[in-house]
Amino acid sequence: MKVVDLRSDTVTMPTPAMRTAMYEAEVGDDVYGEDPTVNRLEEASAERLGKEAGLLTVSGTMSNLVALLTHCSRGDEVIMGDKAHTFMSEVGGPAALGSITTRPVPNQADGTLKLEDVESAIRSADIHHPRTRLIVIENTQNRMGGAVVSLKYTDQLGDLARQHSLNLHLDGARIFNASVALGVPAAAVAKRADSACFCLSKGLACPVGSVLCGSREFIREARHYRKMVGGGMRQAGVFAAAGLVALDRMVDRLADDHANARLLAEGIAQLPGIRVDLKAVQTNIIFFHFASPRLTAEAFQKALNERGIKFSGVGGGQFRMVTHYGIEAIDVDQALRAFREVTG
Ligand code: TLP
Repeated sequence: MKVVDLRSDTVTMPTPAMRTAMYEAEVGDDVYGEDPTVNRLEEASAERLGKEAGLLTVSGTMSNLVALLTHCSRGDEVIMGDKAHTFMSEVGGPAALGSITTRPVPNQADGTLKLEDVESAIRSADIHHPRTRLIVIENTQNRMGGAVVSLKYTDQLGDLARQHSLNLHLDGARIFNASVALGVPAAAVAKRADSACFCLSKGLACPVGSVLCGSREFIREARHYRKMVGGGMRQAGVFAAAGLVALDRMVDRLADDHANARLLAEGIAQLPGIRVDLKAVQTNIIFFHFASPRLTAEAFQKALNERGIKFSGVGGGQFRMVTHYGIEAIDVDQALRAFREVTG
């Protein structure tokens, strides 16, 4: 029985071309700036995102943390969505490690933050207040079902940030999913952001890594903070080589993941006990709800697991499935057969 692992696109395995490139990678000590493969990846990433410079980090969490440390000083406040990965799932790093406070505002179903909510969260110059320094936006927005945030909205948020002299950081862990879904280059998605990061180890299928991009000056400072949090790496070209393959060959195929997610979502939408908002399925992430008098949510997930179909539970009968490089249309069929068996 093949296991169809829909828990996350982080479960993807490196491609054969990546393994070859990793084996053959020319490397050096990256803390001295001497790893030619890392340097090439950082340059290529910056170019893709339309920024001056890039910085390889080990994870999306590290890129976001380093970005916040670079933008903010002790006691500063950052506005972000209440469903933002930075707020929900990064272990409180900005507070614990940077003395940075976070100001959550509600994420809307389309992944955006209401502009009026953002504006009213910006602190006035009052001696009692922390200083608002930064706004964080996520595109695609994971918790809102991989929602694609529009360029029009990003422009409006960028204008608002500029009016208030705030910086904008884009958590673009899945920026290439947004770019493919919108049919625009990633640089257009990142245009209004002062800094933006993307993950190599999600849909792009690399074994590890994320790249933070921004101005040359910002990245110079970020490099300092990456070292501070223990993220200075040595012969990291071994995995940067996979990143170069990913940028070259793994971006356009994300459209297949989106098509498979749609197939899967449409298939489960017809089954008893399952509720899924098909409009919300825009990229490779599907959130759905299961409730039945016959079967508890836990028993439902266990029964599918036993049939080789893995996905994540987020509580309250809510579940998440993510399509990726390891999932073909034939796996979607296998998953749907199992879902029918369990719910039928
Ligand atoms: N997301 C992971 C888990 O942490 C939940 C997943 O399976 O979706 N930003 C966004 C939008 C993310 O979705 C993630 C990871 C990160 C940042 C952090 O990346 P890593 O896991 O590389 O630290």
